[in-house]
Amino acid sequence: VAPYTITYFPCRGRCEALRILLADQGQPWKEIVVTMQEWMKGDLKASCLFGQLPKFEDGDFVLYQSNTLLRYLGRKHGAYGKDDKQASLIDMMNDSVEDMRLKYMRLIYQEYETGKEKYIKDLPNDLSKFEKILSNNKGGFLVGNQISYVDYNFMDLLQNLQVLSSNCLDSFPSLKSYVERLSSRPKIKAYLETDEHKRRPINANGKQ
Ligand code: 6SG
Repeated sequence: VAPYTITYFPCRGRCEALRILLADQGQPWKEIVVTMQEWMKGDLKASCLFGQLPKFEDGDFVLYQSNTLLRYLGRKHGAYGKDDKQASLIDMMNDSVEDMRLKYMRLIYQEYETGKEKYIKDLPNDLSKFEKILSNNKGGFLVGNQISYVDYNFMDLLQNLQVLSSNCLDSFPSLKSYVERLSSRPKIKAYLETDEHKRRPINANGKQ
């Protein structure tokens, strides 16, 4: 069986949640790292369905769009809730995580020098919604009582936010214990301790 393959830039970026999911599910994968120089040549870009990375391969099956990749693997590995309603709640949560990720990426790639202070000041507005969701769900995950693809995505984003602003979760105890709990799941912990993970910058422009 051909292993999963991730083709992406040399950063965590839009793929790290996916890698954490694969690690936690005990699935090996292969990385094809594309440097900016290679990407600028244009032929790989021209071959990508929407002209962007990540690209993901499961044997002959090719997919694009990072959130689609998370959902594909969530479906395949039982990390997509227990029924249609839970699956829809998980999708809803993930859409909101994506909204937050886009704001984060706008900061990192477009206005880091001018916008960081305001971004950090506004962050509790978004975080408080998730704090409430988590404190209301006794299951310990965003939805239900088993891990789903959105938990990997949210955990990755929260870790990035803690790098940006080390005390941003201090007034959100549920978020704080959620990140700690997920990142100490044995397979996730082992992955987070690899050089492969540690050496990979969060973002392609080196800002964090
Ligand atoms: C970049 O945006 O930004 N893909 C990126 N950029 C290259 O030519 N909706 C989909 C998804 O979820 C979004 C894909 C995403 O999968 S991700 C892409 O393909 C392109 O459009 C992270 C990001 N990085 C900034 C950056 C580093 C390398 C390419 C983009 C800065 C811009 C171009 C070179 C340096 Fe750059």
